[in-house]
Amino acid sequence: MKLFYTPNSPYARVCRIVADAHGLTDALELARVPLRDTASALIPLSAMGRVPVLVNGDLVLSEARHICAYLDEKAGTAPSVAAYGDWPLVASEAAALAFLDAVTVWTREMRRNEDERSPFLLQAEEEQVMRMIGHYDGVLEAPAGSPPLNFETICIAVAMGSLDFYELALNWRDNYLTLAAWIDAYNALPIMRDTVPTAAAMNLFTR
Ligand SMILES: N[C@@H](CCC(=O)N[C@@H](CS)C(=O)NCC(=O)O)C(=O)O
Repeated sequence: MKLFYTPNSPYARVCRIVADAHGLTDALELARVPLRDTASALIPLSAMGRVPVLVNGDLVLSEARHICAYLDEKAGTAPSVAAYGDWPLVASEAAALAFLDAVTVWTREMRRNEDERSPFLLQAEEEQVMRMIGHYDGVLEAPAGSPPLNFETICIAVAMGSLDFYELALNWRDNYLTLAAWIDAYNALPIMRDTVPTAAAMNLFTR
């Protein structure tokens, strides 16, 4: 199996964390690709050219959630993705993915030249993100032992990692102590440290 990715893509990071949790790291070849580059090796496989994309034989799978469900099936152990039917879990997973989407839109907009940024978009995303931070501070509890890794928790942890990396929602830790303790438990995991976004891997326009 091959995962097309960029080191700083939060969606690819979610997939890499799920692969690690399933012990599938060795089975997953990582192929780093440029974004918004017509010469990318990914484009002949997936016309959108977005990452992550998982390729296994004839199967070309995009969307982080579907890739994680596929990795779940390959691992055959406790799934990371909620099963349709477990609607409360499906709902909280969808909220976590929407949170990651909002963080990603915000960080993407902030990487544009200052005079090109949309104040409307920045305000809308900041409001959504801050509401979700307040929500998670109210409903999450710092894990007593090893933090539970599933699609929902990983999306939240990766979203918070993006905020910290791009220095958005600065000082959120001052007001949201429960969420801060929760995220500290995740950030201490080796796979979280190994996949953290870096300035070296940063591409101003394409992530
Ligand atoms: N809904 C997709 C989002 C994937 C996505 O937005 N990927 C970004 C990188 S984080 C991308 O490839 N962007 C390239 C582009 O927009 O041209 C998922 O869940 O995987």
